[in-house]
Amino acid sequence: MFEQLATPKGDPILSLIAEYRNDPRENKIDLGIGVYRNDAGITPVMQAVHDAEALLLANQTTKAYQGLTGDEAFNEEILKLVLTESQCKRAIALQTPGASGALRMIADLIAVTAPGSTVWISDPSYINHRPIMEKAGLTVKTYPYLNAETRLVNEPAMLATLESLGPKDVVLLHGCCHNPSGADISLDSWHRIAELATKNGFLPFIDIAYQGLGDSLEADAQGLQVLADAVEEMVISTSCSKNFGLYRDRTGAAIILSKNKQIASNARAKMCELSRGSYSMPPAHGAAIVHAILTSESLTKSWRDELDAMNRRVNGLRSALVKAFREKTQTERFDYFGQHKGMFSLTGLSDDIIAELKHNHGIYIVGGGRVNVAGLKESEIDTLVEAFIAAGA
Ligand code: PLP
Ligand code: TYF
Repeated sequence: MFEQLATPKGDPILSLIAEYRNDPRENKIDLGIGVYRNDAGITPVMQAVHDAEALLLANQTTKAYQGLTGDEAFNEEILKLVLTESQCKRAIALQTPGASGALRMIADLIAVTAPGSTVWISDPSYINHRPIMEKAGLTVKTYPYLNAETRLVNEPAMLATLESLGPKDVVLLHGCCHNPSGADISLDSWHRIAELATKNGFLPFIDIAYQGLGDSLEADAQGLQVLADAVEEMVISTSCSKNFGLYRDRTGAAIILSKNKQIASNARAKMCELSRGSYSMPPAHGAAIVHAILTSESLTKSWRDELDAMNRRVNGLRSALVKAFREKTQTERFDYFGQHKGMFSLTGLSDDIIAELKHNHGIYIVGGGRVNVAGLKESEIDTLVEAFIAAGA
């Protein structure tokens, strides 16, 4: 039966990892997939995660099933990380396999609750947003997002499109650290989006995969909290992949905020019914780690300190890039590296320049020109800047 299958196109970001691995050059630089790396080029297991795992190993008594909602103690904690105390009272979380699982469960929930809905994603957006939404049966359209000149958000254009939307529309926004652009929505625009959602009735859907990797855990959730205060209903996908470094443990949550807890719980129960039709229950390990960290004062402190240090490293690289580009070009045209948040910056480099950077300089960048700033070592800044200019950036 399977011989009729054409070879599927791979995920271009994941394919780049293999290409990089097979490159024998010693001074190659991987700015592809969005994982944090330290200055030694390693994605470390965070100390608090190590410590929580040791506790789990010592104290875990069973690996029996937990049930469809996953780890309820994790669900409580993750809710408090994302929302304000009063918002938590009318919201509920469902543990999912990463934010990817949450994106899909929420999409499935929307598809069964409001068939015919259109999900509006930013242009550009996370590479998997469109396929996840489409596979759930939703129509996907895009709203303008990036100003190609400034490399920052084109807020008037974005807001003008959102202005025209209504109750059959769902607006997918990145909570912080926009992937792939690094360009984030200003707090003023979050307020404006809140007004539009209230007036026109579209459903805000926030994907927050990098909380704590922009400005801080609190500041990065501010925009979505402004929105949550204003609207009656909202959905959120959140990830522990980056801020806890739990990538392969597939840890995340789908959050439903509604008029009251009962309505939110009922929507969550519907998602559980839907998850029975696919993965059934989420994996326990990552959620148990997150719960152990968030309920221990000392582990929380260790985790926050390390997260802040990761943040400082990326922001330090950003400042160093701006300085080096200014010196090299005597212009400010790369200043956007300093204005972007999180790990990514979308450079808008042409396919030709991206290919040249790979072939002539061993520098790996995702198509479209997304650079994972966290993939850089401090000692590589000058090499990168020289290579960019030599390739015609
Ligand atoms: N949403 C965005 C914006 C992302 O960048 C990612 C990538 O990691 C995800 C969701 C998926 O995250 P997870 O690894 O938790 O499934
Ligand atoms: O955008 C990224 O690089 C991350 C990681 O299919 C990722 O979000 C990339 C591709 C993919 C899953 C995760």
